[in-house]
Amino acid sequence: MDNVADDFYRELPKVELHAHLNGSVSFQTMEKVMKRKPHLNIEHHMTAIGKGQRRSLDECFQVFKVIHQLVDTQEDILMVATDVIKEFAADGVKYLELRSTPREETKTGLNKKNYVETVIGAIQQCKEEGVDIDVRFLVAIDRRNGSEVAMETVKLAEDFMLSADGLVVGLDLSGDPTVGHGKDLLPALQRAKNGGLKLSLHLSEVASQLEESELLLGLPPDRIGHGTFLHPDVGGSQSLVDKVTKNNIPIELCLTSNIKGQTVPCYSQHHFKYWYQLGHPSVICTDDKGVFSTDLSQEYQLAAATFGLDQQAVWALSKQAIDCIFAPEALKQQLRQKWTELQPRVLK
Ligand code: 6MZ
Repeated sequence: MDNVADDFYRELPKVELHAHLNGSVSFQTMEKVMKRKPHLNIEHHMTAIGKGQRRSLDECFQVFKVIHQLVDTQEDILMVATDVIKEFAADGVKYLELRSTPREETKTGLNKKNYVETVIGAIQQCKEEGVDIDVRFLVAIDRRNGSEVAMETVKLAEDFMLSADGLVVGLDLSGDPTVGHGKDLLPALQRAKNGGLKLSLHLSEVASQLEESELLLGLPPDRIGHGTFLHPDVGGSQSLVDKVTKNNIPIELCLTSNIKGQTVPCYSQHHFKYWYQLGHPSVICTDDKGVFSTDLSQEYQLAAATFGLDQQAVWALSKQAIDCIFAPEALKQQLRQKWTELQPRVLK
């Protein structure tokens, strides 16, 4: 991580709704995984993008391939998942929705089912250890893998939604946005929605995806990841914006990720401004805190510094994120209570 946020932002209770497990692995955890596999000759500059550095989005996806080479056993998944959860908790995150794409590695015995079981095991282990954070899991579909795999993933998610004590709450659609087309994945996403899984879909992360975004917004999803090119000032359309606002679909906004991945030219031009000024539910998230060398406190501080938010506004922003979580109303109430209790200490 490049910087440390000021006390206010670290003490601020926070909700993280957009965190890809393998993109969230810290330098320290990466060090441990690398030691387990010295023969791979993977170094830190291959798994994270440091301060002031930028890569094309395509290069970011190469980074994930390297991380997947390193994190390829159940032991690895358990270690990275528990470390990631504890790091979010240490950063003041009180509720986390972690997402990850189930993977198969024949040579290590990893399969999609035991992958999900292992992540769930990590969540349960952290709970048993008394880590101060509530965690839920979103099963991810990598769009590059096509419609059949998407449907299998939905079935897997459905099974776990019923069997994992309410820990699996939804489905994520992610992966390289330039590969594949959302229309092929519609039947799987529709099935997931009908079956009660909440949907968080990466939409318009790159330009010129109006048709796909229109189609996917028709579902409609329960949250949107990025939505960078939805609004008309950047080549999107008013009709897309109207669909998002009419259905009040919260947007997960990841500032540093979009700058380092070069889909947004600079912080001041980040689309957070557009949606926040509309009064639309906008949730600050990290995306991949390991790959982009950041944490959620820093992302809040960056948003505040860039867009001139005072502490009251930052508090309201973090509290509003509770409305957007996929866990049931009872947990939302508990979190609101927690915010109320912490307010006098944090918001001085
Ligand atoms: C789209 C992304 C992403 O699933 O192995 N992922 N998908 N856009 C992004 N913006 C930078 N960042 C991460 O975590 C890594 C996977 O998450 C998705 C990609 O599918 C990546 O392979 P898991 O835990």
